[in-house]
Amino acid sequence: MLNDLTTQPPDKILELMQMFRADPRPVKIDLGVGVYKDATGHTPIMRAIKAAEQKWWESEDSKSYTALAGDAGFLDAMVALVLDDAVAREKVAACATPGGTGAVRQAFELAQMANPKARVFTSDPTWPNHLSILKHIGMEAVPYRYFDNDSGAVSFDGMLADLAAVETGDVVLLHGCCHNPTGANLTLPEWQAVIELMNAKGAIPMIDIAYQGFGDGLEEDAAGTRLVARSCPEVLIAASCSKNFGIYRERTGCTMVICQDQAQRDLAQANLAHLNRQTYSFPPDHGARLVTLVMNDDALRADWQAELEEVRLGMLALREQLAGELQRLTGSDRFGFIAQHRGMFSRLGLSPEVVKRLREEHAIYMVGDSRINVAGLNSETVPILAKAIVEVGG
Ligand code: PLP
Ligand code: TYF
Repeated sequence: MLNDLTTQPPDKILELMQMFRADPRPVKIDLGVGVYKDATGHTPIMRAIKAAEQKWWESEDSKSYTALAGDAGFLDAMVALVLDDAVAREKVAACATPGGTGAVRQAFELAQMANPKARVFTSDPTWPNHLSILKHIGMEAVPYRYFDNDSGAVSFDGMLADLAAVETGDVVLLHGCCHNPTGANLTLPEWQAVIELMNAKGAIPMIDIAYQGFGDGLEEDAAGTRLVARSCPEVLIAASCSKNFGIYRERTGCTMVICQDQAQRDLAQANLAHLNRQTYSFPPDHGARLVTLVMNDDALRADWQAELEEVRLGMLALREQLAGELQRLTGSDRFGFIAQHRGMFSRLGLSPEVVKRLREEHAIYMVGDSRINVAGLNSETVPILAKAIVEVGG
């Protein structure tokens, strides 16, 4: 039987992570996988998470099962964090999932259960796992233009033109903020135009929000998602706590479904619980519990927000420095978009050949499409990267 298995394509980002680890050169720069790193290259546990962990260790008195949809307190905290008061809580169905990936998977599957013919319109480019999950579950992905490689900006006219092909019941997948892999984001008027198009066509928005707090701020980064929540009758949302709470390996995420009324919410809620049951029964709880403790304790929450803000501003400063350095070395504004982009990532628009040379000749690792993780830099490596890009003729 097992001989009938076929080989599967590797995850290119994780493959790059292995290559970096195996590189014996003493000086090397990892701009690959999307994990936050401080100036020393360390991925820290956030102060508030450590404190919540201690508190939870002292107070936890059972490890019995939670509920199929996860802990209700966590779901309330996530709905509040992502949606604030954009919609009434009674209209939101939600379930805890293993990471944002689990949330994406459950949201896709819910759409497929509701409409087996639903296609999912995905930005070109998008996070590769969106496409591989859709393929795995047999949903058709339809790419829409999103990024202009030359200017580093959103190709908004192209996006709207391609989205005009959506039909009633299709899903339009949007990144809530900090677009992965490009770093280029929609303005609020652009969100509004996409909303009008989706509503006119009867398409269902799905928002993947994995970097809330990494772009312009916690509230600012949720503004597009909240506008959609207020404006569209049915919305799917996949949220991740991996990055903004720094709890990657705890696998903490949440699928939310905005419904038209309470009866529809109950139906969606039962289907989310059903989906969790078919996939893994109960979702992981430890990370979810830490998030809930942080969100519900004024002091821990304030400290978490302060640390998240330090992280965000640190990445912004690196963006400014890199854009400035490249401007100085090239005498042009060609790379000015790096300072305009938001979040961990920027797609630099370099050719695969240049990306390969940077890796082989300079031990600088970035994803093959020239996506860099800005947090992989520090103030000393920014000039090294800029010089290397110019040297290899990027
Ligand atoms: N969605 C996007 C766009 C991502 O970049 C990520 C990766 O970090 C995720 C979802 C889910 O991440 P995780 O499953 O680690 O929470
Ligand atoms: O895009 C990234 O780098 C992050 C982390 O299979 C990641 O989203 C990468 C690959 C993967 C899961 C997470």
